[in-house]
Amino acid sequence: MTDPQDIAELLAGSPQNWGRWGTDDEVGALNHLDAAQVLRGVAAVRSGRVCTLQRLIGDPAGDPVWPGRKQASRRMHLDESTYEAGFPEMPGGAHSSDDSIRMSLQGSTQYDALGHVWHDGRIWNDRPASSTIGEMRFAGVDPIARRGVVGRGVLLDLAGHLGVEAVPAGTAFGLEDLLACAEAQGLTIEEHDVLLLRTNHLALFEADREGFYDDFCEPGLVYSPELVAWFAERGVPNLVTDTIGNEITVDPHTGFSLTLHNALMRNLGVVFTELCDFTDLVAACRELEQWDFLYAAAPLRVHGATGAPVNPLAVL
Ligand code: UVW
Repeated sequence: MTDPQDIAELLAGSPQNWGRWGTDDEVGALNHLDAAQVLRGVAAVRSGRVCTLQRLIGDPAGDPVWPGRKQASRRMHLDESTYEAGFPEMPGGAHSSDDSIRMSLQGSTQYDALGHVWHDGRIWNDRPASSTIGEMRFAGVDPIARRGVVGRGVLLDLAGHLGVEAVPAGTAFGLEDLLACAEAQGLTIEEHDVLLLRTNHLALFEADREGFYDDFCEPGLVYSPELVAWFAERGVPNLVTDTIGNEITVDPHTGFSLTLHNALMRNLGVVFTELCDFTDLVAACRELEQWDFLYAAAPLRVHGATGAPVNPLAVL
């Protein structure tokens, strides 16, 4: 790459799906997941084993969050101590508990809204970035939530392929790495597959919650025209990873951040799911020697939100 001036220059000529599903479309490449794709996902089920992919929200030991975002905090408003302090009982004497949670909607296992990241004043489908002011008035998370995401999922175990417990900070993956990993797993990535990438990088967060943020640079996919063209040609509807940002934090070639959020999410409408936990899924895939499955997820419906928590399921 020869010293591009900015992401706009880098993205010039990059494929774009704006208008492809109508000017009002807010779910982008999820449009590929029609009934036939659901049935293709169902056909991948062989044993009926179910794996959940969500991290625990509000883990007392700490949630991994992007620098600057706050940890989730949950608070009890009503418990037995409230009654001990004289809170009036319901007729008949039943007691109950109540609590609330404060969290970043980008802060745990979550779907990103298509309008979450933009460049040059335009978000997904060529809407103005001013649509994000105050609330997401276009391409928020709710259209994704209402629709749901169901299809054939495939897991690429990048950590396993590299022979490491956890992929180190700053490791860049290109198209050739994805294809080599798939080949080593005996997996054919098909058109419209939901693509799951496992780095297990957050094991390093579990090991050292403070040190993890030193020279913060998550590993992940790195922009290249070939990679973006492959996503476009394959019609990948949804990129699902176990990192906070779904792509390398800083592109080593350009020094830019969020390039793939722009090239894939903003331009192609590829929906991003971040911060998954693939512990159970990778164990099941290794044991069953099966890397494809039915993938099903629906983030919570939240009005005007940039993202929402989700507990995706893989059924093998
Ligand atoms: C940022 O918002 C920085 O990225 P993400 O999509 O990972 O939350």
